[in-house]
Amino acid sequence: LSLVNDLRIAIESDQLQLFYQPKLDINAGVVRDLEALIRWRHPEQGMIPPDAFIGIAEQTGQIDALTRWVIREAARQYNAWVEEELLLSIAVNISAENLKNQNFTAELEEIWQEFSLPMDALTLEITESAVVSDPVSAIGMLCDIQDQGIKLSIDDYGTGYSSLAQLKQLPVNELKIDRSFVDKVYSDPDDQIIVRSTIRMAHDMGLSVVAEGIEDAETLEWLGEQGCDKAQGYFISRPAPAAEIGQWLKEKD
Ligand code: G
Ligand code: G
Ligand code: NA
Ligand code: MN
Repeated sequence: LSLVNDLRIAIESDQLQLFYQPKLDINAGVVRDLEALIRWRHPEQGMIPPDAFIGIAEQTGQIDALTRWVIREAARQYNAWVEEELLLSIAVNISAENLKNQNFTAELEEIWQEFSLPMDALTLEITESAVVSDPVSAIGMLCDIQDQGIKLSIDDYGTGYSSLAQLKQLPVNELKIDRSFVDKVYSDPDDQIIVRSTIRMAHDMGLSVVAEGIEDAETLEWLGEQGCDKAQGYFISRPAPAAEIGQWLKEKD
């Protein structure tokens, strides 16, 4: 219960932090995109992972404020990287609850443009389930977001309850194959079938494909052979604070 009040304070003070994880462009062998992942540096409990507080934020009406904080912080950091010529695009995770806020698109745009950043440098990652509860309204909102030039990505693809019919209607640019299909893909024939056909389907729909959870070279190589566009996972880099990731990007350059 005390986390609820603590979270209110955390959003207003400087206890939240974004870590960043690269998305490797497999063909080009370069990183142009990062995903921002929130962490909470709690004064007594130490580092709290998002799974332990995003749900609380959603249930206590704090998710809009939290997401605004995330977008603003990502914009500030992206702007700093642009000035260092580490030109990237940045992805942030949003919650299904954010799509219920009718002002969400306008707020997003306003925050992003405080820094005069191009809208297409921002990607929003949403899970399939974000769309299931009220598809008509959610799809309308996603269309508005895309009309602003913001990119949309389906996170944890394959684990939700959305239908292919729904996927077809979604105005998205990218599909991220959930890591549960990827982590054993090198040795599991069933996962190979799932991943291979998902890549093919996504490409046929004009979507870019990211595989999550790559932990070894064999998996990365196999995904490259299947035509997967991007890879994310500990083998490439763990999520890390901005300073560390900035350094890592410079060394890779
Ligand atoms: O970083 P980690 O793997 O612990 O993330 C766990 C989960 O928390 C993932 O599903 C991720 O999408 C989600 N998550 C991370 N950062 C954010 C955020 O800023 N907002 C929301 N809504 N979810 C996030
Ligand atoms: O739900 P979402 O895909 O946003 O979750 C991202 C989560 O996955 C983050 O918490 C991140 O720390 C974690 N993650 C990223 N790469 C790997 C990986 O290679 N292996 C495992 N086990 N987790 C990963
Ligand atoms: Na994500
Ligand atoms: Mn994911």
